[in-house]
Amino acid sequence: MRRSVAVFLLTGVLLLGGCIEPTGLRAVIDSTHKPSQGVIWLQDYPAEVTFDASRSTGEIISYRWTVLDEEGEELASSTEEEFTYQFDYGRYLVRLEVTGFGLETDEAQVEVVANKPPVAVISYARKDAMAGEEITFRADDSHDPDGSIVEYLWDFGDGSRETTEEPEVTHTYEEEDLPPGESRWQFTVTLVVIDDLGGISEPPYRHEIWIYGGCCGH
Ligand SMILES: [Ca+2]
Repeated sequence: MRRSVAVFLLTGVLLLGGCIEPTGLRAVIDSTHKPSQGVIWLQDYPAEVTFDASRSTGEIISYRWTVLDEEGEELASSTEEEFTYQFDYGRYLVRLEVTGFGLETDEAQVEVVANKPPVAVISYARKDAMAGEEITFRADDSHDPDGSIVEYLWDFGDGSRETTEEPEVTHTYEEEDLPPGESRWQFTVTLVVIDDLGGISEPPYRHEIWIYGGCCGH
């Protein structure tokens, strides 16, 4: 007790003096695979990832790692500072709980997604069309090696975008989409597909289409 008071007083003095930052209990996860916006993406799996809690701060008396599947079911756990787990296809949550000297706790987590990205292909599209004409684009040859495609994101290059669940979309370029003074113009249509684990096709598939003005007066 006396020690806690002493630490408290000393910390208070140092903090007031602006000498040190507060060093509260904080769980910190480092890993052999770097996360991007809180998610570790594994395109090649099964893959082993090692997690390390050594940069956690505070007076830590215990660590607890857990790996949860998408349904929240616990798949593995460990009480070591470092923890390795082999991931197969799927979406997981890795949690670290650290417990401090006064039995207070802090938590950190990182999502792991083992998933091959889908591939976008515009398999049917016109090379040219008239302004005002309804044009069909198809993306049936798009595929996902280990799951299924759930969304098709179309960008028609004229400022309009559409998201479909089916691999087909129609679009009409209007006369006014053509730059002033031009009787024809080339637009780039791009397609990105998203799979059932949130994987994104990279790079987007591109298709060029010429649009011809109706006639005269444009
Ligand atoms: Ca996939």
